[in-house]
Amino acid sequence: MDVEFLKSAFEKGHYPPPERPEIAFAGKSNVGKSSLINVLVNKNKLARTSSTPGRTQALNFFNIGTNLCFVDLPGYGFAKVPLSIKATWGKMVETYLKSRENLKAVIVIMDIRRDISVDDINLINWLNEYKKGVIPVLTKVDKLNRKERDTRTRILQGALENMNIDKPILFSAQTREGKDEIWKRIEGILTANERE
Ligand SMILES: Nc1nc2c(ncn2[C@@H]2O[C@H](COP(=O)(O)OP(=O)(O)OP(=O)(O)O)[C@@H](O)[C@H]2O)c(=O)[nH]1
Ligand SMILES: [Mg+2]
Repeated sequence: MDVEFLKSAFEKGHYPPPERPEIAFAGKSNVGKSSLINVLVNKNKLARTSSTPGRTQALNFFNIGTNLCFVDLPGYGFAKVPLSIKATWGKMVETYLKSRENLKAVIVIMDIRRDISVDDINLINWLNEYKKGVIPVLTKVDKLNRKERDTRTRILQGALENMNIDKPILFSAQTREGKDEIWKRIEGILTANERE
């Protein structure tokens, strides 16, 4: 599968033409959005990653194969970003999520070690309202032992239970666990979309 970085955009006028079904990746700053994209496409350095939160600042568009586009979104909840930039960020991401007609689903990525944040909940509710598919992912599972992982999964599944979304997929960018399952969900959404 060929993958290529297409472009970065800060505003609507700069998005690529909405020719392909699109899947976006959202979540708290530094949660591992860019790393997850790289694992899905088997390319270490397609999406830029960093241990410093706030690495991804624009909307980054990638062509995946011949009929799919991925969008790496900047993360939310990065405390060090000034309020004025937070406002711009919110507007930029909200405009994208609201207006992008070819956006089929958003992979909402959460750290298995952290509690679900208000930002996560707002995003999921909002995606539901706009009838966009939600694929919830709990990432960095390699950082926990089996027992901790089971406990955290139970707690987070409980917290997400009433949100009207599918069960979260457990993922690790380090071990690549969960990769096939995420692809399966993406393909399910694309197939349903073709039948429409
Ligand atoms: N152990 C472990 N580390 C991870 C995993 N996923 C991401 N990381 C690390 O977490 C840090 C942030 O990863 P990124 O992929 O850059 O995160 P991001 O969500 O794109 O960050 P921003 O673009 O800054 O919002 C990097 O140091 C990654 O190596 C994972 O599954 N396991
Ligand atoms: Mg990133």
